[in-house]
Amino acid sequence: MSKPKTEIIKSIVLSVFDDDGPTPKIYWPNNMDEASRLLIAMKTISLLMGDSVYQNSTSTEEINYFGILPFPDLKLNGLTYFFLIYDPEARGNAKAATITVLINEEDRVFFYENMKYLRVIIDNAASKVQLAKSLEENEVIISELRGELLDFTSEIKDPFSLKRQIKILFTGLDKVGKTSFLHAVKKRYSEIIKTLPTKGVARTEEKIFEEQNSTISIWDLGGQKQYREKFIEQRKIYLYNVDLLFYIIDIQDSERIAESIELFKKVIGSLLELDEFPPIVVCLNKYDPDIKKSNEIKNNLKILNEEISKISDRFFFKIFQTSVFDHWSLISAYSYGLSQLSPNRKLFENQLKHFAKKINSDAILLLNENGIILSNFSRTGISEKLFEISAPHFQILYKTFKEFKLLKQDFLISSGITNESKKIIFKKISVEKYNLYLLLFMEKDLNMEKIDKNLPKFSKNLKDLIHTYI
Ligand SMILES: Nc1nc2c(ncn2[C@@H]2O[C@H](COP(=O)(O)OP(=O)(O)OP(=O)(O)O)[C@@H](O)[C@H]2O)c(=O)[nH]1
Ligand SMILES: [Mg+2]
Repeated sequence: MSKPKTEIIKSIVLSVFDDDGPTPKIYWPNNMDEASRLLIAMKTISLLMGDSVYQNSTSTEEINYFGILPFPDLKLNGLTYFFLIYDPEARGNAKAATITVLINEEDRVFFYENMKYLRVIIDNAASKVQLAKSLEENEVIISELRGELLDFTSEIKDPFSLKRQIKILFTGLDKVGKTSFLHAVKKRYSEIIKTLPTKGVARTEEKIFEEQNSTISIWDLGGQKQYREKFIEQRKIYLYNVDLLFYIIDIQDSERIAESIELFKKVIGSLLELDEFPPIVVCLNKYDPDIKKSNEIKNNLKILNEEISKISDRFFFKIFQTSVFDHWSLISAYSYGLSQLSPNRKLFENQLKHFAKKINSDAILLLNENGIILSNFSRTGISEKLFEISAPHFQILYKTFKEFKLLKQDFLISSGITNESKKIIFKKISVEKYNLYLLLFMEKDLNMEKIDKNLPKFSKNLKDLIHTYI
C-alpha cells in the first residue's frame, strides 16, 4: 500500500499576476501542460484577489497566508501560499503571487500533518522570490524548494492515514462546566441538568461538514483529583499530537482560582516538555449574565486575565468569557477554537472581506447549519459587538418563521436598529449540498439586488474552500 514517498509531490507552480493576468511563471515538472498550469495560476490568484483587479496600496507585509485548495479537474490538492511582490511599476505598488505545491487529492492528509514544516520552507522560498531580480533567479529558488520537499518526503517512513485525525482536549478542574459546555454547544439541553462528574475521559466526535476529510475527537477530561492527576502523569498519552486545547475555569469560584491556575501551569509545562504547541482557548466560565457586574467577578476576571496571559505567553491563545446561560458566548469560543484547525481560515476571511466590499456591508458572519461560526469579518468593533448580540436571535427567528411557514423568501431583514438606515439581514445560502447562513450588517444602502448579484461568485469560491476546510 505504501508507495515511495518521494513521489508525493506532483508539481510546484509559481504564479504571478502580471500584465497578462494570472501567469504561471515557473512550473515543475516542465512538461506540465499549459491548461493545467493556467488553471492553477488562475484559481490561486483569483482567490487571493477576489475578482476585482487590485486593492489599493496594501503593503507587501499585509497579504501572506496559506490555504489548501482542491483542483478536482486535475485530481490534485494544492497547498498555496499567497504573497505580494513589491513592484513600483505595478498598480498598488505590488504584484500578487502564489507558490502552489500539488499532491494527489487522496494524499491530502500529508498537507495537514506536515503543515508546520511545509509552511516554513514555502514561506522561505517566497521571501526569496520577493527579492529575485530575474526569471532565472526564480527558477533556482523553485528548484531549491523542490529539492527541500523531496528531501523531506523521502524521510517519511510511515504511510500516512487517509483521514486527518484531529484531537481536541477539554481540561480544567472538576465542576467548572466542561461537560455542560459541550452539551450546550450541541443544544443537548436536557442532558445539561443530568450531567454527572465525568469519570476518566468522555470521548465524542464532532462534524463541521458531513463529508469532511477528518475525524475530530473531543476528549472531555474528568477534572476530579484522581483523574487530573492521572492526566498529568500520563501527559504523553493525552497531550501527544493534541491539535487544540480548551482550558475551562469557573470564574465564580474565587476560592479555587489559585488551584485552577496551578493546574493550568502544569498543563502548559507538560506541553512545553512534549514540544506540543496547540492553539489554546481559555474559557472563564460561569460568567452568567446576571452576575457580570459584581465586584468579586470583576476582580476575578482581572486576576485571571493577567495570570493566564503570563503563563501562556509562548502559545497562541485567546481568552473568552462564557456561560451556559449565554449560548452565543459558548458558540463564539467553540467556533473560534475550531476555526484554528482550518488551514483555510484566512482565505475564508478574505472571501468575506471581498464580498462585504462588493455589497457594502459592514460586518458578515458565516454560520453552518449547527450555528457554528465558520468565519467572520467586520469593519469596526462596534458592528461586531452588535452582531454578537443579535446573531443568535436572528437564527432562532429565522428557524421559527420557517417552521411556521411564515417566510416565503430565504432571508429576514430587520430595520430601524438605532436609525432607519441600519439593517441586519439573515440569509440562507446553499453551497453545494450545504445550507449555510449569512448574517449581514448594513450600515446604510441596503440593496438586495446587489447581494443577489454577487452571491453566486461568493458561493462558488466558498464551495472550493469548504472541501478543504478541515
Ligand atoms: N452558573 C453556572 N453553572 C454552570 C455553568 N456551566 C455548568 N454549570 C454547572 O456546574 C456544574 C458542573 O458542571 P459539569 O459540566 O459537570 O462540570 P465538569 O467540568 O464537566 O466537571 P467534571 O466532569 O467533574 O470535571 C453543574 O451543576 C452545571 O450545571 C455555567 O455557565 N454557569
Ligand atoms: Mg465533566
